[in-house]
This record gives sequence, C-alpha cells and structure tokens, in this order.
Amino acid sequence: ACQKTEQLISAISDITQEAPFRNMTTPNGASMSAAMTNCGEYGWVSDQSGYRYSTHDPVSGKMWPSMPTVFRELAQIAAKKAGFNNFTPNACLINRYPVGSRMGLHQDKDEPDLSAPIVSVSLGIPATFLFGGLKRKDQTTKVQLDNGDVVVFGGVARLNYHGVATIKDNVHQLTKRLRYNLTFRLAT
Ligand code: MD6
Ligand code: FE
Repeated sequence: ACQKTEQLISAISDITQEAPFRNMTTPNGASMSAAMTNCGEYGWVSDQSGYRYSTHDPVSGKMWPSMPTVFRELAQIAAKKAGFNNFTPNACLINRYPVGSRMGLHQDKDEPDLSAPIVSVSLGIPATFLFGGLKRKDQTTKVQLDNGDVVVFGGVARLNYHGVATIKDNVHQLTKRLRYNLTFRLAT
C-alpha cells in the first residue's frame, strides 16, 4: 500500500490518543454524523453557541496535539503545486466518516484570511464530494474522492458551497469501513 497514506493514518491514530474523535453539535442543536478532532495551533469547534477556532480542546481542556511534519509538508507542497506559494497551515480539522454519514452543504468562512486556500486530503473509503456555487441553492457537481486524493480549495472557489454525500458501504484495507478527511487551514 501507499507509504504516504499509511503515514498519515498512523499520525491520525497518534493524534486521537490525545484528542479523541467526537461528534460535535451544530448551533441548531443537531449532532454531526462525521466525528471530528483537530491538530495544530488552532482547532475548529462547533457547539450550541456557534463555530469558532480554539487553541484548546474543549473536551480535555488541553491544547490540540501539534501538527505532524508529514501533515504540514504535504499541505504546503500541494498548495504550491496549485499556485499558493506560501501556505503554512496552523490548523488541521480531521473528520471521520462511518458508512451512512454525510456532511451537509456549507461554506468555510470562519477563517479571516480568505486569500489562503484550504487543502483537503481524503483517506480510506471513497466519498462523493458535492461542489456547488456561491449560493446554497446553486447546482452541485459530484466529484469522487478516493484514498490519497488531495484538493486545493482556493481563489475564486474559496467560498463555494460544498458537502459530502452519504458515504456508501465499502471497505478499505487501511481504514476498514471509514473515510478520513484532513482539511488544512490558516485559521488566524
Ligand atoms: C470532506 N471537506 O471532504 C469535507 N472544506 O470530508 C470540506 O468540507 C472541505 O474538502 C473546505 C475545503 C475543502 C474541503
Ligand atoms: Fe468545508
């Protein structure tokens, strides 16, 4: 199997020893079907009071685990290939999707510097990524994301709505019946 994806999955396993996956609550009070954790200087959190970036894990009260070098370097190299030459992420949101979970259409707009891209890395079983427009009701384009796929989301697309369709039953050698997604961000 691919060494890089094995390294990434091993690093996720280390991070989640310190900051376990949890199902966060949206401001509407609903539990998200994808479980989340973070690494890096900032982590994205959602609860009844809203979405924000925090230096500390609200579950443990500890700082988020540091961002592994293998994560940061992958994000920087991918951003550079897409024309973003000085992207140094300080936040990485890690999503874990069991079969049957999904992510509703949303915009990522909690970051103050919208000139910085978001780099997304998919691991494990495939997903259908839904790529929309600037309005929630705009038509979406389906893109299959497989283990090892990297998307650089920036420039004119930075505020486009997007989501993940319900994950179909599948098995991947490295992750069993799970998909992971890493999103690297410049949070502040
Ligand atoms: C996912 N990704 O692929 C969810 N957001 O599981 C995102 O929500 C996302 O892939 C911003 C930029 C790239 C992304
Ligand atoms: Fe997003």
